Amino acid sequence: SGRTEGDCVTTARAYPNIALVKYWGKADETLILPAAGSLSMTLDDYPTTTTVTLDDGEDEFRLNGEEQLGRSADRVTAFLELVRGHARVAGLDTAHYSARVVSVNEGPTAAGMASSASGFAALAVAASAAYGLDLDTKELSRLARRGSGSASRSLIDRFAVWHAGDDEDSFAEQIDAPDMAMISVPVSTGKKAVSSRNGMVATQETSPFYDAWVSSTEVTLREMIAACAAGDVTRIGELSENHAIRMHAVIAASQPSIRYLTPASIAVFDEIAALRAEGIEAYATADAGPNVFAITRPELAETVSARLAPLATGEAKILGPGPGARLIGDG
Ligand code: 2P0
Repeated sequence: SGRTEGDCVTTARAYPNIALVKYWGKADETLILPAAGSLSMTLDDYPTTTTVTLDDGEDEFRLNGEEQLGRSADRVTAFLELVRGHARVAGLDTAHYSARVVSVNEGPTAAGMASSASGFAALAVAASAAYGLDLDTKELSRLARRGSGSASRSLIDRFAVWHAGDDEDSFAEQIDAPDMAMISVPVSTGKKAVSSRNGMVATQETSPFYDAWVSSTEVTLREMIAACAAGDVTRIGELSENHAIRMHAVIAASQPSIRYLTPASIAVFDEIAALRAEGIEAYATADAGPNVFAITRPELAETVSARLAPLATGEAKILGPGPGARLIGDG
């Protein structure tokens, strides 16, 4: 092929994000367009680091040292096909090459720690660079969206709004928000029973509250954007906790019911409410899994963390706003 060792090897790093206004439901399954906008904080820990090397032959995907086969490999290949399509349109000869993708995930995978967000954000940045595409942050966010909706937000530093819309205008961009801390409270390391992708479809098709969820999310997003602009941590926290509970409610109303929170998760929500009752301001959120995140002011993070640590089965970590996905070195 005439390629030399070290050609087209790129490495990117991306961090998970935790939504304060949640994404749950699609307007378009293929393009991964959300039914409503969402808003998140990018974390400063649990990164995914991904190296893409162009090669001849079949695409390969290794995650945490293990060759992946089946659905997760198929999702990576489908994503690489999108990138190669861009390369073909741009007239780049790289479009003929396959890719070896090697990812290391420092957070627990598929347990509600947003590993698909950091994973596809890192892959979007690494693969587009490896194939020779020169995409700006908006284009990278649109591309990452096609891998996993929430990945669109992990392109963005600190706080992101992901816009609902059509293919052209559904991307994430930065929003100003006051400094906040999150505390991860892991209560389970198991793989979740229902993936986000399948859970969303079930909710859309069978939950009688789905339309109300979408319309109320639009209202909450406007309120959250205003609270962020005002630097109002109390309002941000109240809106976040309430929106998370609404998401778990619309999901639970699916038929058959889907429940991501366990009794251990609820105990963490209760302890966070008890902290608030004592005047220590903290709020709870949880994604499509049992692990809970506390949202608080940076100066309260140590206190809140110390109180929640006994309820955690792993390390309760204090997390701040982190960087958007980017290339690191040149491989
Ligand atoms: C969120 N979650 O806003 C919500 C809250 C989980 C609960 O985005 O189908 O893995 O790949 O677009 O991005 C998880 O959904 O789903 C998610 P796909 P994704 O963070």
